[in-house]
Amino acid sequence: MSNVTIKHLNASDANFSQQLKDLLAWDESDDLDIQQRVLAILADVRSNGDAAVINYTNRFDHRAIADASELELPKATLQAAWENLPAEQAHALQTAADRVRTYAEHQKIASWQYEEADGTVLGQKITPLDSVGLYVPGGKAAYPSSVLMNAIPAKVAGVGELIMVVPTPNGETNELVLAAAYIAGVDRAFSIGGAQAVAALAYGTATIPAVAKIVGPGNIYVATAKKLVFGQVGIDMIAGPSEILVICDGKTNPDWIAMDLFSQAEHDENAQAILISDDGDFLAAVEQSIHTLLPTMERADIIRASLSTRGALIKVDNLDVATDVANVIAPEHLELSVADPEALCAKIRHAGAIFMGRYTAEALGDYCAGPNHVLPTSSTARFSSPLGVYDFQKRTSLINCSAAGADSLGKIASVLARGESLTAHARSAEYRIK
Ligand code: HSO
Ligand code: ZN
Repeated sequence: MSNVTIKHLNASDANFSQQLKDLLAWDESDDLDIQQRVLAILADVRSNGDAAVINYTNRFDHRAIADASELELPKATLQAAWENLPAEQAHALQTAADRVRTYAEHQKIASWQYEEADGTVLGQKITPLDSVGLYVPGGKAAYPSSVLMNAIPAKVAGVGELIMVVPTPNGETNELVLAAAYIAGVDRAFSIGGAQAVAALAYGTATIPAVAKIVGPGNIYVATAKKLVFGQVGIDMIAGPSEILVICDGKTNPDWIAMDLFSQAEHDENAQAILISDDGDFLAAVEQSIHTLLPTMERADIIRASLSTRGALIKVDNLDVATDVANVIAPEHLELSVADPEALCAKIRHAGAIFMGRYTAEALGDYCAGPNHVLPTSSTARFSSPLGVYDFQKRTSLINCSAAGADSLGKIASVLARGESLTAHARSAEYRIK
């Protein structure tokens, strides 16, 4: 027996809304103790630079760094990792990188302008960020695929300098991570992590350059540090646990669906995997597949914990109800495992990424389909979007008034400025009226 007890919900139950709310509840507790410790590290790195970074790195990562020059992972180390990769892994990584790059190229936003009848020109100028810091977790949590997903859009945007930080506990490097960094175009890499790495990127030290924005996933210390340096630098989203919602019409192989649910559940005990179907027998078949397949999984314990605490099988009367429920959940990943995914897709308003049809396993999107796997979690797809090239570009407004434009706009501005009692504004505009 697999010992997994997964919740059954029915969308026709009177208290379904409340049950769904309880299921989705996710408390990213703001631990004050962690905040205090992170604040102390940030302040220390800010005032003591490299010395503080070396100190924390030696202490937390069990290193014996004596000089700041040892913090950098030379480009040759990244290149060697790439060149020593077994051929099959090199091919897979290169194919994934090429596909992520091609997709990202389509996202680039361009400058634009338009001219008015009197010759005034208005526009928007796009500039890539000067520098970006990419945080990559160490040890088991390190995903080479995430290096590609964060680094490639930055390089496609034209970011001047992309700096990766990756902790190397006990000096152990992850060769796939270094190889991915190499082919993604990371410019410099440092073997540091934790809040001290975030601080170094935010404030800069003699050795580590300050960047304009910090992206990439990390543990609670890293996430807290990113939140605290926000404002000094930009940050990407703060990602919650992985989520998958599958909507199925009951005609896909139940083993496929069970494994799709496992694929996100295996990330984390707090990951969330939910299946919705209008076919009760199918829900029972998938539950049976879950029981049969779970004991064969390497990460059975994590999957069991995730499915038992945050998983669910939801019965709906028809698939229209399924899309309504999906829009409430606003999942990170949504699989439409149905005969006509286009029809359902038209009704979906909130999801990080939609995987259409029975053949599109969510896992393909995690690695190599092309779209970014850094996606809004915890229902934030209601208001935010996947990581993309546009996260590494910024917009500047352009205004170029002709003499005639200065005359007509000056009259309008003058009236509005006097209404606000801002006389200098008014007179500045009035000087230019003919
Ligand atoms: N599914 C994760 C990304 C990932 N999966 C990396 C495997 N490796 C984002 O929710
Ligand atoms: Zn995944």
